[in-house]
Amino acid sequence: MNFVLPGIAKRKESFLYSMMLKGLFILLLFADQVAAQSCSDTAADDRTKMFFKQLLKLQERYTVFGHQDALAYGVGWKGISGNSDVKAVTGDYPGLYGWDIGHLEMQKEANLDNVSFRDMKKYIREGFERGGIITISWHLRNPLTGGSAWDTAKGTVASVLPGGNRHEIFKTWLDQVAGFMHDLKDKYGKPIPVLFRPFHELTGNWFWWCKNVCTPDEFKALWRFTVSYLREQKKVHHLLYVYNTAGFTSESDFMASYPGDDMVDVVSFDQYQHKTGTGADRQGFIDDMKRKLTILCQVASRRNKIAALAETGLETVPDRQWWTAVLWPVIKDFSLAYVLVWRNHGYMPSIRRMHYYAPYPGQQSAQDFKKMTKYPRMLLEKGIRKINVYQ
Ligand code: BMA
Repeated sequence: MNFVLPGIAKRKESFLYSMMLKGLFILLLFADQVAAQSCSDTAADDRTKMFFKQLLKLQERYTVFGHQDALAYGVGWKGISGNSDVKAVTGDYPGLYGWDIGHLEMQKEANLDNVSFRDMKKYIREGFERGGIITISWHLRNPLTGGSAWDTAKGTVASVLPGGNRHEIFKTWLDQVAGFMHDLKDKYGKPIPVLFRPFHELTGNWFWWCKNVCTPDEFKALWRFTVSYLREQKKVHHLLYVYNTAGFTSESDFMASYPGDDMVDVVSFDQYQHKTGTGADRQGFIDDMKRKLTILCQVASRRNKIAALAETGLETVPDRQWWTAVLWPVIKDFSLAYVLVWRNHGYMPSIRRMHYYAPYPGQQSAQDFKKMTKYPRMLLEKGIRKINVYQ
């Protein structure tokens, strides 16, 4: 009889063992799910981790409207405290504020569009304290030639990577960025979470990090070095990273230079309407945007990332119904956390024309803009404050 028992015991044992394995497997799967729904920086501070989760949730129901340089100037004004063209039209501030730190790397006092960094920090704090979201881009100069961000000299990316002859200089640039980010603190001295969008529009052909002048591997190495340096050497842990392309033809085109889920929180692209007519011009833009947004949102949902239209617009908005008849139809069916329009510079002597993307009072699309911002899905600052994406 004895000889049967060990057999049964063994079977039982192996049954228990396989159940345990199964349990472990399910646990691991679950842990993986949980991990995937967290921000990419495992050492991010609690508020930044929460910010990521809230935006991930928010995009299912809302899209935040953003404006570049909103508080610094607008069409016909500059440096008026509390002013904003979006507010002048709608009565509310944009829910998202875009800023650019180009020229910070040169230790200049003001950025490439003449917004002083000291003012920028003040505006960022103001917007944040009201419940707004902050995103920062970086039109950094060419570290190899000394030219602008638009100097597409070949070999620039390779020169800043470890082993390249501009690597040490590039590190000092990142030190400047880290210093700026560390200065962004709320009234209690806690870091303000920021959506950081370096090396943007990588699928274009106009910046030194664009795909026509560096390989996908070089781009990934640039990204990975930058993020690791900011995290590990400079202890910057309040950033969400925004991967951003210009146009693309397919998912593989969009993802060709993707540096990895551990270094990206938001997937996004920039796309402007260039043809100003209505009719076929409108429809062409709408169809193209929908095709791209379908790809973007599939990527985001598969990877548990936030999706955004990081820059868009129609310069001077000559189409009176651009907001409700173009932008809205484009975005309304997608889970997009935010959409941002570029800066309201006003008249630009260098290009001999007006350069702005949000309406101002009296501008021909102002009423239509107001209408769009009242749609329940669209959030300006009061809406985002109610939700509180930081808690
Ligand atoms: C471009 C234009 C430029 C500006 C640059 C960086 O699209 O608005 O005038 O210098 O962005 O903000």
